[in-house]
Amino acid sequence: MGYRVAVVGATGNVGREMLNILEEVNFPVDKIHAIASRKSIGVEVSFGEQILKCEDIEQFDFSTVDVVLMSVSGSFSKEWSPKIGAAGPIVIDNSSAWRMDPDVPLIVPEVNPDDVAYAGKKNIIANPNCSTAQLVVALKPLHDRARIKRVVVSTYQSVSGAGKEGMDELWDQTKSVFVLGASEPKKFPKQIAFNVIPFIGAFGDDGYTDEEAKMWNETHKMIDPSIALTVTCVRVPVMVGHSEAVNIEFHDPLDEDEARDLLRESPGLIVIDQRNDKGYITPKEAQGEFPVFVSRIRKDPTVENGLNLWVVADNLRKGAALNAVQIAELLHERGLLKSKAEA
Ligand code: 11C
Repeated sequence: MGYRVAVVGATGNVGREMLNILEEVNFPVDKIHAIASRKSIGVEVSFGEQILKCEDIEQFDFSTVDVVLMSVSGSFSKEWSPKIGAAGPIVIDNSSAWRMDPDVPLIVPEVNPDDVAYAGKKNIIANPNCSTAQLVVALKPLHDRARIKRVVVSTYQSVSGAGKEGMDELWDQTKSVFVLGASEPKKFPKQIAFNVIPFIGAFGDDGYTDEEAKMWNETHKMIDPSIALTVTCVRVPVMVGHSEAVNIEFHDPLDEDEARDLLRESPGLIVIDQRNDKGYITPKEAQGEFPVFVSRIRKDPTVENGLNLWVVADNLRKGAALNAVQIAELLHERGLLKSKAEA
């Protein structure tokens, strides 16, 4: 017996991946609905062999489903997630709206699965920011072994993190820049083709961006608020796949061989780490994959207990849709999803 599932925001990059992954992992689905805003009613999306026509969120009766995966803007989620949660289903929300709400668990199943226990407070579970999700999967086992003191992260984030408009802008600029000259940037503040932009999100008063703040706030909530984190987020001309250069200082000793073995044995991670031309991962190879990949594990000789890592994942999958589906699987495994069909 399966569940009745709705995917809200089903026409976007992440919404489509949610449908793909629900099907790929054989999530027990009895009935599935693709939900969108009025302008996308009737747009067709795929769920395996089935074609789903998008239904209007304003007209949809959410009391008829068991779980809702949301991929919408933060402001849209602020309005809709509480209404949907109050109607009965558990909402798994991919936006930034609820992540730091103390009554909403923020979950990466490999990191803090037990936090699902308090999902019932608002019937909402938050999915982290893509750049945080892959970071915490790599940090958690290392923290459990040697207690992380401080982390310095530089990200190399693909344009798909900014949605379809971001991908279109990179594609259009790349094709036209040497022929017609660069078109005026729209989605990004500066030209992204053949360039890198050291700015993602919006500036705060301290000079950091909200994207950077998400990485330390969400890591504190999911792993440990005592970890000091400093971050620089950078947009790069890559379609899919976020990469991160991560420098970690530990309280306790942890050598690179031990770290490599530990990460190899940890859930959701694949270590590709040989000191030759093929011995490391790039976002191109991580695209379409489920795990978080770690390469370039090496001692940082400038501190007593330090390591450097290179961490890469598909931002639309582990960074968004896959993590949301894994949360639904976790709820299922723990008996926390109630199937309407059972009632
Ligand atoms: C990016 N990480 O790459 C952002 C997108 O809080 O869910 C995701 C923003 C979020 O642009």
